[in-house]
Amino acid sequence: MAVTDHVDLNGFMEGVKKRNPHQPEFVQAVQEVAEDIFEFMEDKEEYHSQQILRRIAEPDRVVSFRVCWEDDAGNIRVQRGWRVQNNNAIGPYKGGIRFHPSVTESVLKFLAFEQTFKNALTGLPMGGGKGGSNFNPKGKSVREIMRFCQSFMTELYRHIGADIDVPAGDIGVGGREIGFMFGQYKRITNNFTGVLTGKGLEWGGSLIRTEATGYGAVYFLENMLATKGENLEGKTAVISGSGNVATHAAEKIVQLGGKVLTLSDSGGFIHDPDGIDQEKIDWVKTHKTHRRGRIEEYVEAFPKATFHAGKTPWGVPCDVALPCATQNELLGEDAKTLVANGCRAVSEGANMPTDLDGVHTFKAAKILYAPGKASNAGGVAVSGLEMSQNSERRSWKEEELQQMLKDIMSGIHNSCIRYGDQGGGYIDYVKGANIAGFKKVADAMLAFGVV
Ligand code: NDP
Ligand code: 2IT
Repeated sequence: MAVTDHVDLNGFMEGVKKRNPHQPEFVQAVQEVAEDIFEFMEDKEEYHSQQILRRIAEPDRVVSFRVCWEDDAGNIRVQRGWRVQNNNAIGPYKGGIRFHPSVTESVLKFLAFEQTFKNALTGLPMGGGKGGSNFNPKGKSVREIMRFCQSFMTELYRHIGADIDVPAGDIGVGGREIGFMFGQYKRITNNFTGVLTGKGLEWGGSLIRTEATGYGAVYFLENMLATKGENLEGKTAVISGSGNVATHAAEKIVQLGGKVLTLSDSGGFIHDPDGIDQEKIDWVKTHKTHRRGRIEEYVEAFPKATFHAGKTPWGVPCDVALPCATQNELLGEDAKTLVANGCRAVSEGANMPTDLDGVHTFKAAKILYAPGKASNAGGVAVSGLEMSQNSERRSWKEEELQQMLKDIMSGIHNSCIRYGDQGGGYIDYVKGANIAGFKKVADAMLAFGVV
């Protein structure tokens, strides 16, 4: 047997930090996974000798490119675009595109790394990738957004393909932007193919893709509560964000008998003690998505609510919490507050919304805590089903898709139990998700040899 010098967790992380200077989000995501994987690998010589984690934490490639576009006033604007293709051991690269001024190479590398494990957990054949730009869609006209999307795709098209890399939406990229990008892809390549997911229903999209991430996060929450003999009936929920994931998570909580107390955006959060019912959720969807408004205007429409400028909602006492806005929006102190206020379950709709301190706090308190790579996988899962429908050139029925989404979320929950059950009624979902996702990708990589 080959004798290998193993580095320990600290040594491994030192190397990751050295190789990725000024990339704190990427280092954070790797650390969260490595903490669990090092323990799991302890007696698995092959994973060590084949340097599997080191290889997964080095993207297959990072493509960076210039995106030029002309604004309505005739000014030439220059943005940076990226596609990070992290790992395609189990299927074509797959993952969303984010347009937000906070986008950096570090943010997209963390997202592509997380996506690799998440996609493996769905059980569908998808590798991990992510892309985006520091373009800020806020305050831009529809024609400016169209020109930007076209310019972005004019470079991206050469790196993607239905069997190569299949992007979708994320922050700042919804159905409209996917439409503009798909239109440009088709125009350049003359190829009508399932190269993007989240498409419109008339041109190859799948039913329930829009709702899938938020609904899936709530199905996962229900699965977790069921392990304690509980459900959402009568429970209070605190949700952050007011975009695609947040509004659909809120909708499913209301459908299952829960009461949603908060929503937020980058300006602050609104607290509605009467509960945010379906009518109010519809108002938020129209106001935020179609009119691109601010959440603070909610209190004008529903005067019993209050707006808290520049704050996150974690101080509002609740039974369950769903961070659905962005990374590092729930810090160690917030986690302590939630636990002290009696919060029993946290299901992440966003990617890495909880910082490492917060993760450690939830783990130490042994509450039901699902990391995004498990609980928000419903979106990419239905994207995978959209790819299957495109390959078949058919569209499946809504009931079939609803059932498949529920089954996939239960399957992920079972995988988390399999590798995360700590005994005494405590399931470490972070550990379970990390190990189950890692194992699938790692075993595929072993089969391929050193490539
Ligand atoms: P949207 O663009 O629809 O909504 C994003 C929401 O988050 C908005 O309310 C936005 O507020 C808020 N937000 C964004 N950035 C910040 C910030 N820096 N600080 C505070 N609030 C912020 O995006 P999605 O709902 O699609 O995505 C939300 C999260 O869910 C992301 O982490 C994404 O990666 C993750 N996710 C999305 C999936 C999908 O299918 N769409 C799938 C899985 C995960 P404002 O309007 O002020 O910008
Ligand atoms: O973070 C995510 O999983 C997404 N933004 C969805 C990715 C996808 O390909 O549907």
